[in-house]
Amino acid sequence: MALRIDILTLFVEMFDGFLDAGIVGRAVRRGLVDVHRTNFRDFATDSYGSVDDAPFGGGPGMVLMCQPVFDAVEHVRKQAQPDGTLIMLSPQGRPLDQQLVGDLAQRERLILLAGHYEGFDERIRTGLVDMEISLGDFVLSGGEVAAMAVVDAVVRLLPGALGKDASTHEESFSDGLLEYPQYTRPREYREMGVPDVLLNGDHAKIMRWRLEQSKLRTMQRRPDLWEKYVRKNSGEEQDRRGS
Ligand code: 9D3
Repeated sequence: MALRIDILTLFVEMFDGFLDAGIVGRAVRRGLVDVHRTNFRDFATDSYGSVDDAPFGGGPGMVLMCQPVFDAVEHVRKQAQPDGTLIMLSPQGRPLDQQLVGDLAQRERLILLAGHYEGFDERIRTGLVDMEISLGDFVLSGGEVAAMAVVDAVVRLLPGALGKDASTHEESFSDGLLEYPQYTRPREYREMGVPDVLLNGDHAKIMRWRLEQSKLRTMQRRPDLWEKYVRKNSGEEQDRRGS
């Protein structure tokens, strides 16, 4: 069965191009993922279409009300089984990483709640939400871009979403390391050349060079990733040394 993703937002139109183009668009057309968008404005009960209100206790900004959010969630849950994992995109969430993406890609259904600038009434968190996810420590105007990041990262892990070559490459040695430098024609551009090793056709040597470059880059730019990589691969290094 295809993964079902429900996106609940005040800006459904922000997802138009995203869901049509590229790998995500192809996965949708292939039926690998079934994406539904719902505007919680459609669940407002007053004639103004109100979905937010001033915070109790005063202060700036507006707060997304419980009622339209609970009603929208209950509405989409009636459309299909199972209830799925309800995820709120929020700056206070767990920072997204590939491990979490892999976990989400195994689930049958995801319901993503994206707010726009305003906060959510805390009772949405406590009464509805299974998981809160952040993209990291910077300020977005809303959760929509974060929801797109989650959908994109999850969908490319679904079986059949990528070409065979790309999937194999992703699973291979680049796992946990940054990408090695890549070049294409011409061999010289504005007096900038291409490393000789890539032009000599010695495949084993090219593999060793790429792995070395990946390691160097990871050490220099992402010592945090390098630490993880070394820990994960310390057993293999020991095996190769014959200890
Ligand atoms: C200026 C308002 N901020 C006061 C501390 C709170 C705030 C509320 C809502 C800040 C940003 C947002 C909108 N952001 C998201 O909904 C969001 C987000 C983000 O801003 N950064 C990283 N990941 C995410 S996931 C959702």
